[in-house]
Amino acid sequence: MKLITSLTSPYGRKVRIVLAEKRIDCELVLTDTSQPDHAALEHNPLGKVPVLLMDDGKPVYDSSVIVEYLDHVSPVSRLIPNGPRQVVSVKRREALADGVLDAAVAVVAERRRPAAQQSTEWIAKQTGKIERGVIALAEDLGEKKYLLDDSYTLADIAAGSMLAYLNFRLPELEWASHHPALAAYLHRLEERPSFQETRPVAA
Ligand SMILES: N[C@@H](CCC(=O)N[C@@H](CS)C(=O)NCC(=O)O)C(=O)O
Repeated sequence: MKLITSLTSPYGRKVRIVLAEKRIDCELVLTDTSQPDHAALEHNPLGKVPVLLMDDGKPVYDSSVIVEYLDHVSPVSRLIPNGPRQVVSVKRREALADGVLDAAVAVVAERRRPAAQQSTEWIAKQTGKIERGVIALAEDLGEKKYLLDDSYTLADIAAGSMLAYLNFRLPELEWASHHPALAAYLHRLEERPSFQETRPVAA
C-alpha cells in the first residue's frame, strides 16, 4: 500500500497515526497540493490528500474512509469498537474533529490570500465553528482519560490530530488556556510513539 499525503496535512496525520498504532507497513508518497500537477490529482478527482493506494492500485479517500478500511485490514489494536452504538460514538466524534479541521484549513487558506481579498466575515464564521467544536469536545471529554472513557479509539486520534493542528497553524486561538483538561489530554496523546513519529513539519 502507498499513502499519498503531505507531512503537514492533519487528515494525513490521522491516517499515519492509525498506520503506526496498527503496525501496518505503508510507503509514504509525499506531495504538495499547492502545485498544479500534484500526485493526488491522478487518483482523487477532488485533488485532496490523503489518498491510500491499495495493493492493486485502487485509490481510497477520504481520510475517514481510509481509517475505517485500515481498522478492518488488521486486527491489531482495534480502533473502532464493535457494535452500532460504539461505532457511531467513534465516527460522530471523528466527524466533529474533521469538521473543525475543515474550518481551520479554510482559515489558513484564506489568510494566505492577498490581504485585500481576505474576508473577515468568512474568517469569523469559520473561527466560530472551530471554537464551538472545541467547546463541544471539551464538554464531551470532561475529566475522562479518553473520549470513550477508558478505551483509546479512533475518536482520540482524530481529536488529537485536530487539536495539534490548531496549535501548529492557529496558535493565536489559545484554546488550551480555556480548556485545561483538553490540553492535558492532548499532552497525554502526544506522548504516544504514534503521535511523536508523525509530528507536523513546518513547510
Ligand atoms: N475530508 C478530507 C479533507 C482532506 C483535505 O482537505 N486535505 C487538504 C490538505 S490538509 C487538501 O488536500 N487540500 C487541497 C485542496 O483542497 O485542493 C479528508 O478527510 O481526507
